[in-house]
Amino acid sequence: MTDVDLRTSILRHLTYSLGSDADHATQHDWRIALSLAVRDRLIENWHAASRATRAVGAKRVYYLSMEFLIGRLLEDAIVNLRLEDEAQQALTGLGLDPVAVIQDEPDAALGNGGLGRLAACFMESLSTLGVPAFGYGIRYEHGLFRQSFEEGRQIETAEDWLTQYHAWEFERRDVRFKMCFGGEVVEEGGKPVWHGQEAVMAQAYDTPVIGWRGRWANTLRLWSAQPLHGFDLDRFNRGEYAAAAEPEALARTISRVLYPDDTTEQGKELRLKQEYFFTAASLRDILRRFEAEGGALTDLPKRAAIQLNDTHPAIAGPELVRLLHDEREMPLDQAIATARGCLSYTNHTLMPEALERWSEDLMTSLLPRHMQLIERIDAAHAAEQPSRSVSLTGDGEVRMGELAFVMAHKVNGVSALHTDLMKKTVFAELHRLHPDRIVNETNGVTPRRWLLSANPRLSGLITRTIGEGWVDDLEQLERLEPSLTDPAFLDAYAAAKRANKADLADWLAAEHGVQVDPDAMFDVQIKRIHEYKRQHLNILEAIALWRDIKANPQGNWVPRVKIFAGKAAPGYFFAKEIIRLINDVAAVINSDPETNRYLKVIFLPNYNVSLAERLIPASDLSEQISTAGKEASGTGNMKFALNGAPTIGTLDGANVEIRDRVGARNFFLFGMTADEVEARRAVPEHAAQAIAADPRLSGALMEISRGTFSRRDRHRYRGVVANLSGADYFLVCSDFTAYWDAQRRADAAFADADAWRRMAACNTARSGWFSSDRTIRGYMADIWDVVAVRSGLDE
Ligand code: 26Q
Repeated sequence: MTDVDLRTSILRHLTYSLGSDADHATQHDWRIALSLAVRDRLIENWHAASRATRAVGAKRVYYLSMEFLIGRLLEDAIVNLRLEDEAQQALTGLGLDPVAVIQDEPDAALGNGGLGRLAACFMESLSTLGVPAFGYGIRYEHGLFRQSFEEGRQIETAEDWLTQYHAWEFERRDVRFKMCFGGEVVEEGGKPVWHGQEAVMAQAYDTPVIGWRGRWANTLRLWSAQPLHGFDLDRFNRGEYAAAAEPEALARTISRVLYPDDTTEQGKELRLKQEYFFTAASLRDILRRFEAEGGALTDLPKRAAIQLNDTHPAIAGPELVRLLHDEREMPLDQAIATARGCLSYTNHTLMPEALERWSEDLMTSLLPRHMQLIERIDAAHAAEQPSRSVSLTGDGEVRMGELAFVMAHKVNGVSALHTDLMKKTVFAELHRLHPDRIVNETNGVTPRRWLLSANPRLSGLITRTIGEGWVDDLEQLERLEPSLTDPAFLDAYAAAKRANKADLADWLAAEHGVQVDPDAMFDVQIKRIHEYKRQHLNILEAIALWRDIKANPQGNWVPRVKIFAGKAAPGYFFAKEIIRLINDVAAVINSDPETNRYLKVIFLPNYNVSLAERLIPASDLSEQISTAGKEASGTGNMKFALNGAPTIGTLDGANVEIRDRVGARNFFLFGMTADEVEARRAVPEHAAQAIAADPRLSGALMEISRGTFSRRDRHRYRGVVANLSGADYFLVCSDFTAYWDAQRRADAAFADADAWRRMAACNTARSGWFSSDRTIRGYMADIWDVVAVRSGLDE
């Protein structure tokens, strides 16, 4: 099917795959026909990649993640296969609007935020680099909920991406494993044998992940839970209609829905089942492949590098030991060593409440053999440490971070600061015992999606200036450096940004009915709503600014549009209050004729990957304002810098490294450092002190308290104000004055259009290091010990 031009292929698929015809086809039909036509062009290289891997007996990377936030796939495939022009022509020739067809695809939102999006960027980079790899996860029927607002409050509705035909996946009827839960462990022939009580089938679905130029493709293998036996005909025949369908519904529950919390929701049995289900199915698949290719089991670490994306798949340690020791008779010590040789673990958070712990009782009832093995692993590890100060269990709970650490040969943090803090805080004792185990791998983002495809105006300018080598060698952006003093280049750079902003302004008017001035500063904070990310610091600043403008409406104000987007976990009450407050503040400020030339506040609903792709290229200022020490890395921060939006931010996560690279003059730094944060918390009444010292802060809080943003419900935000002026754990008040000052420095810089565009362009030219290709090379060398089978750079 690849011997014909794209137009012919689209029409053939429309006719023969969809059974439709050009006269009756809907946008959906055309989009599927295009997807299938594009898909045909990558299958052969996908197969060639696995043949090449088998031919040389290459070591493979296995990336185990509960989340893959892949977003739309069609445009990614078109861009990576370099089919933009052909697709554009074919669609226009068929009387279709290419943008509308591309945007008809639903976002695959199989993740919450940063961790899931990182997994998606890593999969793309692994393919671009030609590294044999599988991503393993869950094929959720419902991804992250859809968000809308009712009177400013977040409303969640089910997301149902899979109700549409999914053109990118292949069901593998021959790849299915029976997974067990519960039951008991009994001695048989002197060995412990686990007899599970409940069983479900893990069914594999494969999606190809295509690298740059389509030279290599890997597989994202997602597991769907299905009943072992279909429908119970006996029960049905006895008239028990609902009961006959029950086992099926129960089994499918496991892959029904993504948990919408991006910190741990403690103790939910179904969550633990999901974790075991996909981890154990993946390990079964990995061992099956290894055994089919032949070799001694102790050589498994030479053929398989298994990366655990946070502790969610940490049961992989005991499960792999069980498969090797119980099921394949490898001595326990050797089984532990072999498993450790394969496994490595990425930590994404230091926050104590976010570290996964499972009750021993739940673990014993669901996974009785694993609980025994965890105790054996703990004992073996304790025997190595004279002080016996680290234990995998305690207070009736299993500590998944410690378990993952002990079962991994390498443990990594996701930014330099975060890795350093890991060594000093959560894993201090384990780090002392295993000083070579913790390494840093600063996150990155794929430049194909986040620059080339999301920002065609800027990527076109870059390619015209330095050629297109930057696309898979992002540090070549340095070659823009000489152009940073070239007025013609800076004009073109500013024109690209201006055009992106005008597009966004049009879209905001058309889709959300808000008018904004494309020449205003677009100040953007888009991420999950969390107290530590401090969206409330941002909205407090907006209130204070609004009050200042009202006090002096003739002042020389720099026009701003503050844009927010992000979802709150459905059970996170305070985060939902922040959303409502921002919406309420927006309603008041946007309708104030005295100020709305200068200040607008917009909270866009249903933030997802596609909305990020729309907003980031049109942003002027990137808000990265977490309490220092709390944001492990951030990856949005990198996307903004790359697209020429300077950061206003704290010294947290990868902000530190971004500032080091783009230069202190091109970054609006403010706030306490991680050390100062710890010290400040010890100051009694720190919030009250900060409020007393800054009339703008006290004024803004007073404005909230007096009900200005509360509609008819005067005390609506009493809780928010009490939190901020009381405990204020995230030090919003203590950082407010510094934040205000940094914002005014940003105003002054923006008012100087020449200086600003140089600053923006500097951010692009110096962000090349933040490519996920660089990150993956780091994992390859420091953790996985794998090499590319076919380098993405040759041809
Ligand atoms: C765990 C157990 C039960 C329910 C939910 C969870 C859960 C789910 C998702 C816990 C955490 C997450 C997601 C965490 C996350 O996205 N962390 C972010 O990871 C990024 C990639 O490394 C970093 O850039 C961010 O700083 C970090 O917050």
